[in-house]
Amino acid sequence: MTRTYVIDSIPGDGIGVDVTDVAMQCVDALAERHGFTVQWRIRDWNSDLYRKTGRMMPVDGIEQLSDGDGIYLGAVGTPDVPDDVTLWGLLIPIRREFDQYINLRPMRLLSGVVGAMPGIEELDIVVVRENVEGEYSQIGGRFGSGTDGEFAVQESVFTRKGVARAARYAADLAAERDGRLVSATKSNGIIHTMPFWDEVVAETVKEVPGVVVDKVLIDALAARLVMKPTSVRTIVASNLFGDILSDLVAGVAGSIGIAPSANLNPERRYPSMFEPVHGSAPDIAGKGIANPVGALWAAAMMLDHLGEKDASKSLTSAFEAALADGIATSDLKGSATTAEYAAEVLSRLKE
Ligand code: GGG
Repeated sequence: MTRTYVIDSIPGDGIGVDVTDVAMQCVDALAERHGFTVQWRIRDWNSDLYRKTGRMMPVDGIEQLSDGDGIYLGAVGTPDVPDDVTLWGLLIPIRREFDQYINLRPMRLLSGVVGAMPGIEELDIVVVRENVEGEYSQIGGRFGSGTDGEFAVQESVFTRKGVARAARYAADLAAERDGRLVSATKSNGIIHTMPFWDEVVAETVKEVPGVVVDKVLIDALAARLVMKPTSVRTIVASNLFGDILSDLVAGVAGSIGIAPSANLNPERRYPSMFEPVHGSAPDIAGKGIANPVGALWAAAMMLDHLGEKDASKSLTSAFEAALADGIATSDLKGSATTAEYAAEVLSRLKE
């Protein structure tokens, strides 16, 4: 019997539409070659819908996604809609409602990539970002509007369960890698949540034989990742810190355009979501020059998650081979358009 997967595709805004199109074409080509079927359910949930209805997704959007095998997202954000609306109206509810508490963001130095930090010969880092709590919180507000004493308060919420499960996932991953886990912290300045983070991470990692955790202040870690990226392999970080560090690591490796991410519900009780790390890039939207590598890498992670390991490897090999042959978009100092790069990847899938 043919293996069939129902995938909800949410292209979103800006370059999200261009890169999702490329990823879907490649997944379809792989499906044919590897004997499975993908039924895409295209969801036009984006800033246009918000302009028309005041919502980024329908009221029953989460319910509509709940019986699928996975979610594939492009990017969200557009200049005339506040960024917190696009994020809290679509991306964050999906992560939270489906308890996608791990945001896995791997990065490697891809051969052929021009634009990585000079002098770097090796880089292989996975950021495990806690994905459903922490600094991303709706608790707080603005007070004293119109007075000299106006102020804003933003609360962070870290739960023992939330920190422990992220730390456990990261420690298990570190055990498969080099046994060293770096925990990003700021417990010298952030005096309630970060010492709690440090304590729970340390206690959790103790339960995983062969793994040693090193807590590093986020500012020092940022410098280390730029100056000596080979010294770090696996990082566990809070929601905000993980978001920032993974962009930094992608920049060190050449471009944020190559960075993938998987929003995982590791227990598989709910669908997981796969997306490139980059945003909608309104400055280049519609120009046909967006880099689809991050989207393709995210699609490869989705195929791996679905159990289509060979198709996943084939996709990774194809986009890496195209880069190694010098075909790249302008963010990587190449001259290929999105469509030209996509055609090169597709031709390598069929080789
Ligand atoms: N690729 C999805 C996207 O649009 N990401 C932009 C963004 O700002 N994401 C914030 C986050 O991952 O928390």
